[in-house]
Amino acid sequence: MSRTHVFRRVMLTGAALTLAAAGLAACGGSSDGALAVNDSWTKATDGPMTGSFGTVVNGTAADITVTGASSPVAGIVELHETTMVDGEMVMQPKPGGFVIPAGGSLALEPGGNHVMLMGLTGAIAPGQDVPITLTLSNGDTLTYTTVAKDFAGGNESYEPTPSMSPSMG
Ligand SMILES: [Cu+2]
Repeated sequence: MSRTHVFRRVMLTGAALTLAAAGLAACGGSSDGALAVNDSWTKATDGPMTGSFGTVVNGTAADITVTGASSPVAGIVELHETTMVDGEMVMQPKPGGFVIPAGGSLALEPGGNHVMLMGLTGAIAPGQDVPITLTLSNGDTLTYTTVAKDFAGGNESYEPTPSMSPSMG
C-alpha cells in the first residue's frame, strides 16, 4: 500500500478523527472510543470461510496493534495479509498483527489486509449483521458490527489455499 493511499484514507476520515480526539479529551485520557472501524463489511458466503473489511482508524497519539479477533459466527478468526509467494498471491496470518499508526488508519480490503473468518457456523447472507471483536496489544477490545454484502470481485483471494488447510477444521 502506498503512502498516498493511506494519506487519502486519513483525509476521508478526518471527521471521525476529530470526534475521536474530542472523546479522548472529554474522557480524561481513557482510550475508549479512540479506535474505530469505519465502513466495515463482510463478504456474504455459503462457504466455510470469508473475509471482513473496513478502515481501522486510530485517533490516539500512539500506535495501536491489533493482535487478534473473534466473532460469534466463526470458529477461528485470524488477521490476514495478502502477499506474493513464489509468484502467487496468497493470504496468511500477518506477523505481529495489524499496526494502526498514531493518528492514522489501516485499510482492510479485498486483496490486502483483512479479518479472516473460518469455520463459519452457517451461511452469511447479504444484509446480515456480523459482529467482530478485535483484541489489542494492551488487552483492550473493540467490538463492532459489520454488514454482509455480496462481493463479486477478487474472489480468488478468499478461496482456501494449501497453506491454510491445517487451520480449516
Ligand atoms: Cu484470509
